[in-house]
Amino acid sequence: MKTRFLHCADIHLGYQQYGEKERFNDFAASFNAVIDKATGIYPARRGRPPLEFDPEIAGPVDFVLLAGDLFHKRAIDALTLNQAMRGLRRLRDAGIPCIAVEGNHERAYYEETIGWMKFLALQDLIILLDAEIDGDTLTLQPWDPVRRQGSYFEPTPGVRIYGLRYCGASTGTAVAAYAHAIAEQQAGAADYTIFMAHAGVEGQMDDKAGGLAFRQWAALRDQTDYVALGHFHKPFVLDEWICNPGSPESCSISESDWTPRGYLVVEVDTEQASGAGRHRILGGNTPRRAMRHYTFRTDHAPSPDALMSQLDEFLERKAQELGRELRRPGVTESTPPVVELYLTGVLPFERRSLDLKAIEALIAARFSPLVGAVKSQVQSADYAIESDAYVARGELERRVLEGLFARDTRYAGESDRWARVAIALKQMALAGTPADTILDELDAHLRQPAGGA
Ligand SMILES: [Mn+2]
Repeated sequence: MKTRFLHCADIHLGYQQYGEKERFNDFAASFNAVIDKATGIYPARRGRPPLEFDPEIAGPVDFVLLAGDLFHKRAIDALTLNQAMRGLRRLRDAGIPCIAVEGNHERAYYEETIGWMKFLALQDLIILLDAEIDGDTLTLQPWDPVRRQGSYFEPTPGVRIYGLRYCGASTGTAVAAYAHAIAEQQAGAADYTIFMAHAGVEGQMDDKAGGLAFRQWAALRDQTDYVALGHFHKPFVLDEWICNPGSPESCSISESDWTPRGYLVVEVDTEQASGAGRHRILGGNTPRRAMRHYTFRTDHAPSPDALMSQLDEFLERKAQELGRELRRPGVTESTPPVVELYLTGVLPFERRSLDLKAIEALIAARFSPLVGAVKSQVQSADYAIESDAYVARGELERRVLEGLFARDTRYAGESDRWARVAIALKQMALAGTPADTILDELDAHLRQPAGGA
């Protein structure tokens, strides 16, 4: 048996990021690109020529897996529903079934009878899978085309797909019960078995909790050929078995670093010897908005004017780099870009002389961006005397940290400096700074020779 399918997740239709209508449209554009890849049809849009991306990965496919979070929120508006229905209708018209599970962003309220994913199932636009869990017992039912519900579905003879909605804290128990229930069903019910869920794998994203450990997923090892996940927006393929395509568009700027991502195309050939050789997993990269985040240290600017001219030089260089990147053949990032600038380090002058509006104007002049934002995480040289309330709490925190560092021989000599570094890193994290930027900052401090400012 040979088949080919496309696996996507975390589309997040309806997200008006930065309050920008263009970003709302970007999420739909990425979804449409995924549909283009699944159907193998590339229509021209808004007067643009058709864009065939990832030419080495060919469509059309036999079916599509949508592993949760089609929508960004459960209360969607009519435009968002329209985007979803238009895309899904293209699949249906092409005879390509779309099999889905519910993600955390689109789960129906408890008091609601149906959510929007169930609505799409009732419209025959998706096959929405889930299992009935009652305590420790999990009941598996085949897809019922009349009631539009069920736990498993066979899109093509020999292929069986099991689905589980987002279960949050009880994912571990649910997956264990599910694995048991699949094993109870007659062995060899299908040539090729897929398990789809909206859940992560521990360790794949440092700052995201809630994934199951690999050993918990291992309960499914003997019963499945492919585990199709969504939820973590970072792509990963483990053991050629547990697969996560990543978000087609970036729900936060730190996601923009994760390329390629957005969808996977899997070519199955069960005539091949058992094991990993039975399928080939190809990683795709959806067209999306160019987004970049830059970090600039303010330590070496003796005055506000000097800072502005250093920044302008820095931004000019980065804008030229970005221009070169975007002109490279095969690049499908769209413009104008989203640019975020993170200011870090110690500010050698008064904080109120730091003119963030003027810095935003520099970004606008150099990048002509869709969105240009400055995030200041600088420490004033005299940061501890900003306000009375802050002194008390901040000073207390500093003393506690200094005491902790003083106990460690590696840091004792400069416990005061490390206490300040720890506070700065904490504030960066609280401000939502991307993990990489925080690591860069820590790295800069680690490189600083002992006794430095
Ligand atoms: Mn998501």
